[in-house]
Amino acid sequence: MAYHGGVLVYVTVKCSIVFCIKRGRCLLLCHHQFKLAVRHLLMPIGVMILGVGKSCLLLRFSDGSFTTSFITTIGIDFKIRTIELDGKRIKLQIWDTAGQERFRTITTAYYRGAMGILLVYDVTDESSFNNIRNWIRNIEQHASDNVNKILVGNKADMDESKRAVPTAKGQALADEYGIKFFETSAKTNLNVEQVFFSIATDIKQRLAETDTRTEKKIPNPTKDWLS
Ligand SMILES: Nc1nc2c(ncn2[C@@H]2O[C@H](COP(=O)(O)OP(=O)(O)OP(=O)(O)O)[C@@H](O)[C@H]2O)c(=O)[nH]1
Ligand SMILES: [Mg+2]
Repeated sequence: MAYHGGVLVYVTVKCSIVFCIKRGRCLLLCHHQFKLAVRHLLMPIGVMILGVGKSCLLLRFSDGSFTTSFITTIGIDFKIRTIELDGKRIKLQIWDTAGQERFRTITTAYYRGAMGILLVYDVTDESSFNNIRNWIRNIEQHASDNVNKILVGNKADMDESKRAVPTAKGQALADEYGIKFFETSAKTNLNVEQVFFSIATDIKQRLAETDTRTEKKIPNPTKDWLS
């Protein structure tokens, strides 16, 4: 039986405003520049996880624990973890949506705000892997165009005899969509940190590039205060 669901992350970057206030220059920013700074600070960064073992991956990442008992997610849930990226503290708010079909409407409602999506399948369950294409189509319909995505094959700790999706097949699918690929285990903590840090880094980079492009279009004499 395949399960599908979602996780959404909001990241708040506080460093620029703290920097500005410390230097006592906040008031010197013109209205537009101030808006730029605030937009950057409060920009939500979202990650949705779709697939099997989502709640366990999130529990491993947020609490460092794992449980073998299966409690299916009802509706939507979230966890928070603050991480440090390039010397900046980033607060991740991660939404974990139910995978069951009957919750699809709720799950879909959370796509739009997502800044990144982890597409998770179970390496011992071929149907969950085959479902990834459907999830991608769903994301294309409901999420924003530039949402960051990573493909994740979970339960990589399981015995090779139980494996239904070879690593090469997962990698090939990720290559086809031009996205990163990791095999993880929420049980043994294989690659869990790497996946979350990787998508947070990708999103942060994308936001920084978007801001740079905006700044290029609009002359900004006090640009150095915001960097
Ligand atoms: N061996 C192994 N089992 C795992 C792993 N991750 C999750 N499981 C087990 O898989 C079952 C389902 O995990 P969940 O995290 O609840 O799955 P989910 O995707 O959140 O499911 P829904 O909430 O119904 O969408 C549980 O019994 C977990 O113990 C893993 O990495 N390795
Ligand atoms: Mg769940």
